[in-house]
Amino acid sequence: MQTTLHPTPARVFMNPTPMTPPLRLALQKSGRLSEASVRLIEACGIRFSRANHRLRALTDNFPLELLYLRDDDIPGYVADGVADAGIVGENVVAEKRKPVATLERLGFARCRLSIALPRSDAYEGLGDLHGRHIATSYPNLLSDFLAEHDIEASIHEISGSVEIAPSIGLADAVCDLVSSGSTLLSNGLKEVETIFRSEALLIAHPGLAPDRTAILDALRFRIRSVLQAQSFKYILLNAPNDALDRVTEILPGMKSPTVMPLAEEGWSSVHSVVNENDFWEVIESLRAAGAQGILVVPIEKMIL
Ligand code: PRT
Ligand code: ZN
Repeated sequence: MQTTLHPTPARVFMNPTPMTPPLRLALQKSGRLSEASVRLIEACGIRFSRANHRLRALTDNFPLELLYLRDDDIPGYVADGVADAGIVGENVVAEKRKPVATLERLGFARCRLSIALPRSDAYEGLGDLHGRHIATSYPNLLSDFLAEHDIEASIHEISGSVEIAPSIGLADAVCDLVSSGSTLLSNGLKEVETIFRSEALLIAHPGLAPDRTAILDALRFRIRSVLQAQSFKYILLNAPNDALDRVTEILPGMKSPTVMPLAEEGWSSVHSVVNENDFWEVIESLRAAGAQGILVVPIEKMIL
């Protein structure tokens, strides 16, 4: 990794005033959010030493200080102003109910909070949750769900290893985070209701001072450029000129596709961007329209 202390001027963020302290951004110290959070900040062109991955790290070329915390503490620290902003799961933000502003949805650490029962228990609907003892680390989200659906069940709050609660007789249902579902499966449980869907969020202290907001806005601009780029691909193809109308209709691009003549008479090269979500349909339509030699490449940043 580069450890340049004097970054090239073109990459230096212009601090609103030289006296403005860096923006304090809280990241999870170690866990499922950590690596993706650090990679996002790096993808924003912000350099810092990963070796200093203890409690805090200053960045080289952007006025940012990273604070490494437990994810559960991040909404509270951001609400109290100890950190100006943070990256944390939506599940934690919703559970902790701290007054923080959600600024960006970051698209990683996707999971769901679900109620699960022992596999052998019959389940036909919400009525089968009445009278259950449900173990969870998310009592607030669970009690909201139970109240909303008029379910009388008791909540047993535990801080970890929720999935083993039924097998040790602590509860007869669980409400826990699920991503692949394999943890539930291997503990003899089946998912019966999803009560919340989550992904990582960028949150901030509400009412930040203008100098901090300026830094945060610059960071958000970079984050959005990185996220946009991740959801698009750059596409290059060759098409016979008589297919160009159809090809450009399929590929609207950011404004409109770039079309350039090829050395071979009657053919053109078309360049554009394609949304990841429509990718395969677009490719099939392009092939059907006569496109050939289709190349697809990742985009590093995308400024709209
Ligand atoms: O130490 P610290 O308190 O910071 O971390 P933590 O242990 O509380 O959290 P961590 O690192 O496990 O998760 C951080 C965040 O990642 C969560 O708050 C969610 O926003 C997100 N996330 C995404 C998940 C999962 N997917 C996930 N699968 N968090 C936890 N899990 C666990 C789940 O609790 C269960 O034990 O993974 C297991 C289920 O996974 P599958 O794939 O078997 O279904
Ligand atoms: Zn935690």
